[in-house]
Amino acid sequence: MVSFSAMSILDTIESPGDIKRLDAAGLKALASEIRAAIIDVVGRNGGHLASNLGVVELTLALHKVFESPKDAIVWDVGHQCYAHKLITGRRDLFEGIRRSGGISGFPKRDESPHDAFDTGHASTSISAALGMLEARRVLGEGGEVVAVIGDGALTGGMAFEALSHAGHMGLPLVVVLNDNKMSISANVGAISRYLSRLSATVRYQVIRDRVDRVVKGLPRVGSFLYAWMVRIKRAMKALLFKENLFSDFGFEYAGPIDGHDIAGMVRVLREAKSLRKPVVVHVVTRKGRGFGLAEENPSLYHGVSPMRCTDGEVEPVAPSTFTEAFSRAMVRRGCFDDRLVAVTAAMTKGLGLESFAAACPGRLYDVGIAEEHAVTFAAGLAAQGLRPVVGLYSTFSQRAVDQIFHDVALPRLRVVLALDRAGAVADDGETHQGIYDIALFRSFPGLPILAPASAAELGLFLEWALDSGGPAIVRFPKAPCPREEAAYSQPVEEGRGVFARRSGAESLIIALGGLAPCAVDASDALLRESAQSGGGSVADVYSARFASPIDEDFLLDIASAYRRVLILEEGVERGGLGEGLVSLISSRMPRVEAMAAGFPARPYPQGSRDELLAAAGLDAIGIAARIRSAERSRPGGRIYMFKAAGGSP
Ligand SMILES: Cc1ncc(C[n+]2csc(CCOP(=O)(O)OP(=O)(O)O)c2C)c(N)n1
Repeated sequence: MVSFSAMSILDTIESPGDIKRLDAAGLKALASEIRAAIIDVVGRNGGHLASNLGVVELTLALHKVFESPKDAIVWDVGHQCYAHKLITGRRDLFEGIRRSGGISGFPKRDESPHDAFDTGHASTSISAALGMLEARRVLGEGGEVVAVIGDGALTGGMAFEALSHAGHMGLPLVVVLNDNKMSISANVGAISRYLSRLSATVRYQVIRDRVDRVVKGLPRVGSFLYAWMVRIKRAMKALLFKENLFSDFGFEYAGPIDGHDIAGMVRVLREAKSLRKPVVVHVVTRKGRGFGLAEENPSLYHGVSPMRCTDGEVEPVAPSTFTEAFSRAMVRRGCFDDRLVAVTAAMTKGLGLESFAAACPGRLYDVGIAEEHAVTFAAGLAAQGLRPVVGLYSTFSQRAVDQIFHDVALPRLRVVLALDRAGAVADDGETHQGIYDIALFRSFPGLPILAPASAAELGLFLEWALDSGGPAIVRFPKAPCPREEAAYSQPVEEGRGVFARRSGAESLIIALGGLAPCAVDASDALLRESAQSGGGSVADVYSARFASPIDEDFLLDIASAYRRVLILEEGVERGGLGEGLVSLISSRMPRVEAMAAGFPARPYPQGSRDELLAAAGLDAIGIAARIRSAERSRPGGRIYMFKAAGGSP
């Protein structure tokens, strides 16, 4: 491990202007210091290791050629911005990256003027950069705009919509394509194959540059011979690659070039900048560069939890998570149901679907970072009789809202959407919180939304969803599976939940999914407290199971036995289950106090899931406090609670 105090050059870099004075040797030394800092801090905080190690030289070359913040660098996804942060005045804050209260692991305009555009979701950089460039033109402001996009992010349809528009507009947009042949897993699809064909020539390119220099240097015949060679090379290239995809879009194309050769990249980027046309600079990098384990297994080291620093091993994940329960349930079902197939948008590993791929060969489709396509592709599979399960992170399902509405829910096709990371998401901050899916999809007709409270329930819900005869969403958080309760194994009845605690208390907690175990803990704690003090608040717990639909009469019947009902969900309050149930109960049963708690509508920065839940008063302590204060403050009245208990995490 390298400590910051041992560093020399990095310590002197206050802003990108400082790297402009460094010579080749200085830049090389700086690159290795940056790498050491990234390995050191990601080792402790977790983060996107391999992607960041791959772009160190590229970052230095970009900052050598362009004048940030006057020139804007837009990082696609933004998970590879660590070197950029280190050299744009955030060296001292880097230790706290991704930690609660620390700097973000993604670009944030609020954090620094060098972060030109907020990112987190893939494939947005070319659109954003083009918009910025056009605004500068309209407003008569100068400055270059560069989009840096990976070959993985280039599989997203939006990148192509932007390329098409940019080629048409003809503005001097520089698109740097960082090609490492990897998305999180190995990149997929025709675009990836196409880039491999282009980049197969990188070695040829190096040799060619050397030959060019020799030929140009020949006395008398040199320039004539060189012009002749250029013509031959063009003809060869046209023959080998027919047409260049990017030139067909209206871009000049430069590359492929070695993305670890700073001087070479500086040369090409300067040329690209001077062209005053849309240009793609195709850079070939090695993901995980400089850290053997990550180079060998870039997928494992794409995003890591804190590591044991001595040997760089990734810490084992908690023994049983909802993701693992999903993974097991898919394999179980897949082994006897030949119609079951899985679809993922570049998140095979994150959803634990490698085991399904191994157990059921040929039945996992990784479509690239293309959530919209994934959903409609699955709808097509379902229309012909297969039983697709589309595994997405909740936050990325936002990309496919209309596909879920138009291609799945309306035609009632048997597509199951498994939404992982649904709820508070640790460490990645605002862009990755999975708290909007309930509010987004609850109003869609004929689309049940189920949220399991345990591993057993997840298995049960997946089976129910696959056999329900229509579409369904099963959403679950990134969390260890809580203790099983007998109630969680009860058969599923559409729109109805189950009691996890029932003792005839005056208060009822209706909790959805991962919050049911928190409510059970709160209820048990209140019971213990009241047993000790000979009085006080107690509460029963009803695990709602469904965010939609709700068997309203059944629920009202249950609520009628209580004086107050608190509804909890790991999602935004506005448009959520709680808001719906508060309005139902208070209109039909005004005698019962109805309260709802979830996440108030505001962005949530990074923190652990526990911290985020605690700050919103959704952990066991917060829930118990809500019950106590509701009983104390308004014993008879009706109240609506839409306020977080605490501040930001
Ligand atoms: C819309 C969307 N879907 C999925 C992801 C998850 N994700 C983060 S990085 C990544 C791979 C990106 O690959 P690439 O652009 O090639 O960058 P690399 O990590 O290889 O440098 C994916 C799929 C995302 N950020 N956004």
